[in-house]
Order: sequence, then C-alpha cells, then structure tokens
Amino acid sequence: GTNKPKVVVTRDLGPDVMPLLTKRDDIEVVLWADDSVCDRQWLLENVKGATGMVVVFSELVDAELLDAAGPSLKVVSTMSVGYEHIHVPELVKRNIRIGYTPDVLTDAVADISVMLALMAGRNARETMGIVREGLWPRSIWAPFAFCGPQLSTSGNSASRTVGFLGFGRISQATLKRLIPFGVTDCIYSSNPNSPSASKKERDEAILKQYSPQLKSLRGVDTDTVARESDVLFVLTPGGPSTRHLVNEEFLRKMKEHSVIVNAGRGTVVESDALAKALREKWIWGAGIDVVEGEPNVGKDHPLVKEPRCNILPHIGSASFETRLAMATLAVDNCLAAIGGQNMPAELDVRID
Ligand code: 8YV
Repeated sequence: GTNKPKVVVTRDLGPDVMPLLTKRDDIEVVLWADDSVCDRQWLLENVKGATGMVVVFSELVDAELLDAAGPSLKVVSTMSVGYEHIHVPELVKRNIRIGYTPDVLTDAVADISVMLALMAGRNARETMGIVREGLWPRSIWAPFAFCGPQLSTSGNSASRTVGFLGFGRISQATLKRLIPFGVTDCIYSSNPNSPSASKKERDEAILKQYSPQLKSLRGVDTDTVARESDVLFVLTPGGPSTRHLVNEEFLRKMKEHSVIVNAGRGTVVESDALAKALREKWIWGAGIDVVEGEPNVGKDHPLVKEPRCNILPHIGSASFETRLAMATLAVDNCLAAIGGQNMPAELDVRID
C-alpha cells in the first residue's frame, strides 16, 4: 500500500485512455485487467480504501460496495449516460460525487436511432435474410414485394408524425436528423416532474430553429404518442418510473404501419408484448438496440424470432470516436473529483 489516492477501474479503457491514469505518479491505479465482466468479489476486496472508481454499466454500485470501499471514497465515475446501476441516494448519503458521460454519445445514439427507423420501415432484417439464405435467385420480382412505409416525405406522401417517449438530448438530436427527411409534426411525452415552463421555452426555440420545415412540436400524454406516431422513438432513461411504459395496452393503440425504435433502455418495452404486436401485425416493425435482460438474448428470445424485429446488441454508442470520448470523460470526471475540482460532467443529484 501507498498513501496515494487509489483509483479502481473495472474495465481496461484502452491504450489511449489508460495512460491518463497510469502515467500519473500521484495516484495508484488498480485495474480489473481481464476482458470479462469485473468479478464482484474482486471488486469488493480491491475497492477497500479507494478514493475513486471508474465503472461501466455492468457494475452494481450499491450500499454493500460503498461500505466495502469505506469513508475514503470520494467519487464514482461511470462510462455511460445511464446510471440505473448506481444507487444514487446511497452515494448522496455518503457525500460521494457521481460522474457520467452525457452529450458525448448523443450523436452516435441519434445516428443509430435513425438507422433503426429506416431498417424497421424498409424490412432490413427480413430482406437481408433472403439474400443471406441464398433465396434471391429464386425470388420473383413483384411490384409491391418487400415494400414498407417510407420515412421521408419528399413530395410523394402524406406528412409523418414522429413521436418520442422521452425528449432529452438524444431525442432532440434524432429530431434534428429527421428534419431533412421531411418530418413536419413531432409529439413527445416526457418526465412529468420537469418544469413545464422551461419545456415551453425550449420547444419554442426548437420550432424556431427548424422553421419553416417543422410545423408543430407538442408535449402530449403517452396515449396520444401511441395513437398518433408513425415512427416512435423510445429514448427515455430506465428505472422503475419508465418500466414497461410500452406494454400490450400501449402497442394495441399504435397504427398498423407504425414503426417503433428503442435505443434507450430495454426495460421500457415489454418484450413479450412487442413480439406479440409484431406477430399479430398491430404495428409494422421494430428497431431495437436494447432489450430487457440483455445480454441474455439468445436465439429463442421472442424478439429474436420475429422477422420484423431488427435487433442490435446495444451498440448505440459504439463508434470509435464516441467510446473514446466516453472513456476519456469518465477518467477526467474521476480525476477532477479526486483533485477537488469541478467535474466536466457531474450528475446533478438534486434532480434525480
Ligand atoms: C453504453 C449506454 O454502451 O451510456 C449508456 O447509458 O447504455 C451505452 O452508451 C454502456 O452503458 C456503457 O457503459
């Protein structure tokens, strides 16, 4: 042991980011260097006496872990924008600061949200499957074979209503991408606890920014989002307040040609209900980056079996640029807190 502050890191952050920690001679770095998920027992033992922790979403940061660390712990920094794995009140109680990685992943996740909307509408999984299985040579071209609803509205179709569950940074960045596609009407349902006066101001600013293309932007209830959305993006945080917001009742209200995208949290959409909606054709298709219970999503999972479910293994933020920015920010947050400075991205626990 040394007297230097100890930082426990639960994933190797790679050759560009690890040196920000390991090259410093005023801190001691303890790294779970294995490729696998950090072992809980290892973590409980090694966190003892630590000043900081850099974690990813697979580490549960609860009272047990904080007690194992002891009173030296000043900061927990997660390489994610989501923080359901962190029991925030337990950290607040112990005066431990929390770092996270908003903003730097917004563009990557908005990109993939648009990609999933296009994939779901235009039957990417089903049609790529035909090619992969060698069935293309035997297929007979027909004027309306493999058609799906179009996302863009350039001249030849009625305008689309795009809906959002959650209207934070990623939803707004997704909307921005859809303006050139011709989207004119946008509805959303968001956290009822955030002040409506500031929402109103924000919405007016967005309308003005995208004028004259964007004609309307309205906060509505979840029922209206279900009934009116042609393309629905689920981009809310996880946790108990949003769990199964999209269930059978919700999905039954959606339009036959509607598409649902989930790039937020798997827990928001009830998997069995979505599989049923696709099977029974209450909706057209789905584009899914997150699934409840991931990564335990095998071949027999009800969503994996649905040909109209375009499903990705939680790669929304997985671009070289974004993961590098996230890892760097996670380390910067940790080091700033250890030095007693302002963290570049500290979770505001008053609003949690
Ligand atoms: C990550 C995410 O893949 O940031 C989040 O909340 O879900 C994704 O960007 C993952 O959580 C990284 O820890």
